Amino acid sequence: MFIDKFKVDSPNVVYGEEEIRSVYKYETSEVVHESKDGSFQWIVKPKTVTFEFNTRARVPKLGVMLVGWGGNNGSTLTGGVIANREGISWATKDKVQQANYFGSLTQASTIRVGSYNGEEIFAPFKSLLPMVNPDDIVFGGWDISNMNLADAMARAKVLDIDLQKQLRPYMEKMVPLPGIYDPDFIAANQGSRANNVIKGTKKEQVKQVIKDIREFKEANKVDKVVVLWTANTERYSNLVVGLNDTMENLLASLDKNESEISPSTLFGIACVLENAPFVNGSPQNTFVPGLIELAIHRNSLIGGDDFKSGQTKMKSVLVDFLVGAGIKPTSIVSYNHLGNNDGMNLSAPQTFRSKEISKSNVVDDMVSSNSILYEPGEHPDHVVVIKYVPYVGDSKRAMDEYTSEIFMGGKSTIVLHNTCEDSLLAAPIILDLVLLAELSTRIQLKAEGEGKFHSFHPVATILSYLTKAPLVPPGTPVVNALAKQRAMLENILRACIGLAPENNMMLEYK
Ligand code: NAI
Ligand code: DG6
Repeated sequence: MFIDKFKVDSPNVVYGEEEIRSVYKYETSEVVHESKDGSFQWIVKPKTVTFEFNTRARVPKLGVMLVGWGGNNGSTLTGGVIANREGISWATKDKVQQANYFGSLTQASTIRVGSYNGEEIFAPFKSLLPMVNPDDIVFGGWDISNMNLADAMARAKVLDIDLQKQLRPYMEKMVPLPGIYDPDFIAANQGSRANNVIKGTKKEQVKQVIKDIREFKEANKVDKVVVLWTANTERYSNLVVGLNDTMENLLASLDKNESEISPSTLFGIACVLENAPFVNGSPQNTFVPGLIELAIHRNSLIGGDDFKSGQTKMKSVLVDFLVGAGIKPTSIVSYNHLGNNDGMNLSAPQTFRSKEISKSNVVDDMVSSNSILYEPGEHPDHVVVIKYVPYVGDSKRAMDEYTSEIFMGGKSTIVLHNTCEDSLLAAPIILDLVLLAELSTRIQLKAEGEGKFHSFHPVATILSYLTKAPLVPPGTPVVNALAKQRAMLENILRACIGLAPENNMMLEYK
């Protein structure tokens, strides 16, 4: 059964006008290596830590500024949100299609909240805590191409033509602000697009971005701005001691106009200095150590990297299933071809390399979790291929072959083929990222023994479900398995309303 909203009635939660306060007992365990009865043993010690959470209940008016606003993802998301807000429907060859948010965790997925007369009750994910309604978001952003969003939507060739016609009046007056163009960081084939660029030194470019955020906030009367990079994939920046290894060195390099600071890092610096949450949806190492240190120092949310939309999402389910079932994946070969501008940009070796890295690391935690299957240091062969085929446009083909060793030396090969518009997968993920980034800045917590409430660590691991290569604070384990990432997010939000994690034990029926 489905309910559209609910409240928790428990001594562990108080719903106030301004704040939702909760108390939550975090049950975990520690492993120690102890000498007992004359020999060393591994001992597991259960541990309970009481946490308090305070969530600001008032939802701000939210501005979302996309870097790469005029790209396929930017124009598809903007059009999609307008279509939902305006209740637009359009004729396809199959039926009259209504706008929807399919593919969005916050808008189109549910959580189990309990049982009623023996029946399982589900509620929308977004009903866990007060979240911004996508209808109320004001969109803006930057692009190195000055094309208005209606023309950009047509250039993208993603949305149905009858829908595009209806969206055009809403989008033709939306024109991206000039972006930061540095041909050294993206493919040479992008040069003809760059007719809308911020001039000046890198420091002046950062200042301009800060000015843009302030002016956008003022002009649209929004309370908060979240910035998200959905611009072209850049090559990796070189990590150089003295250049970008610390906050001081990065800021000094900015003063010196050092060439190795990428446009995405410049946007990151501007957002951190302005305390605007900044999420990177592409694979490059925007978050060089100096920028991470700056974000931690200024307690400004950063999150990334690289939207986890299709093939990698499936991989982080399938490999978790195989390894979790005691089956040993030994060869994973992932092939893609696509014909959109992203595919054209990725046809250059340096930008492809950034994508190859983020698509390849995604099985590491699952492999290292099972030493029955894998020797220390052993890893499946894992190959990622991306080819640019203009004719297929945004409709990406992803083909995967997983070969595993099974019982008694047997081999099992699974082959998957997916054809799908890439931007229709990415757009709802972008929406989730900005909504969850905003929400997480309204949550404060404190563990027993801690004097004061504080926000989550500025490196937002809570967003991991949505990214291929989750950015984590230095020294934190990376979790790639999709089900664990979703459980982490859902369970943290449940804790904020005093609900236990979903444990799936169903003891009441046993
Ligand atoms: P796109 O090429 O259509 O759009 C990127 C836009 O960024 C272009 O309009 C370009 O003019 C603009 N741009 C480039 N450099 C800029 C800069 N420095 N400042 C401002 N604007 C700039 O690409 P698409 O398909 O929208 O993808 C965007 C990014 O998202 C890519 O990096 C892609 O790899 C990444 N991504 C996409 C996924 C998907 O499923 N569509 C999934 C995972 C990541
Ligand atoms: C080539 O694969 C193009 C990419 O930008 C992707 O479409 C994107 O990274 C999505 O990747 P995945 O593995 O999440 O489907």
